[in-house]
Amino acid sequence: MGLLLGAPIFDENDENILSNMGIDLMKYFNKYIYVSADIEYNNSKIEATSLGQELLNVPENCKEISTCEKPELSYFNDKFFKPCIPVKLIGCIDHWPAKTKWTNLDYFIKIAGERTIPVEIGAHYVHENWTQKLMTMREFIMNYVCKEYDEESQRGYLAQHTLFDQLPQLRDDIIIPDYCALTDDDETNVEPEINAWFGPKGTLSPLHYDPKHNLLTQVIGSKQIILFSPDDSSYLYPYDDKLLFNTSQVDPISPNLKDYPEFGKAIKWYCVLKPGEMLYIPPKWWHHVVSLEKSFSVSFWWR
Ligand SMILES: O=C(O)CCC(=O)C(=O)O
Repeated sequence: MGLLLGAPIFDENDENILSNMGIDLMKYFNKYIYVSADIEYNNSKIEATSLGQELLNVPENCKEISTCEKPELSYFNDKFFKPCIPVKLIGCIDHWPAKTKWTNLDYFIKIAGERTIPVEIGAHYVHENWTQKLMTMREFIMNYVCKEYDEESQRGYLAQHTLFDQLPQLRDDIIIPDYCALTDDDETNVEPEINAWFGPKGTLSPLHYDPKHNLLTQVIGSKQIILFSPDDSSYLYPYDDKLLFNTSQVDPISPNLKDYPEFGKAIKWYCVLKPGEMLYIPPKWWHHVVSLEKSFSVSFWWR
């Protein structure tokens, strides 16, 4: 459980013994088990970049999110963070090792193929067939990320998982953006919560909002994102449910206006996030996210 959840257990030299054990086990697997069992997954060429990207239907009457190249901290603070306006930031992760290392999925199999991860299975988290399964990283990549799907209900998605606590080697491939140092007036800054979102083409996060600031960062592949301001919440029909109060019942790609007539009044914001780009999503801004190809995103949530 410690290996799965990434619980740090330190020895007297301040070494994280659980992570080191995970790293040693992977070395052992790579060196002995798979060589003798003749499973050649380490040599398979599974490219993660840009396979058949095609845009979904762009909803009508959308406003496009503006783009800003590597803004100064103070500019980002004044123009976007303080007034809570979403913006696409480009050129901010060119120095991340992940930008090159993660383009080949063999990399994940090599360093974490036998590690257990939680995978969401199903069209999306409010779909009736949705479930979660534990499986190894290798099984996930081979059977879910690299699969061509004909039925949307079987998609596998490593979603909202603190993978970087579990696998410190991957944590070294990313760098916390400076923008995460900005705080609302009454909050003290703490380290952001970092989540991994890894999956095939067609993963879908239904329209929902989160309470924190978010920099959703696209490392591999691209995603289509539709946003709505918190000012339009009354047109979005959230579920009347303790767990799903922050999720809308409306599908913004093809809304059912008979059941949700007020939805037509909400102003849609739209962007496609490509590799290397990040989207600032202010607290309580609604977002609906679809991957347009194999995709790996990292989100930074902070107050
Ligand atoms: O990328 C996704 O599928 C959803 C991301 C998201 O909802 C978030 O970062 O808060």
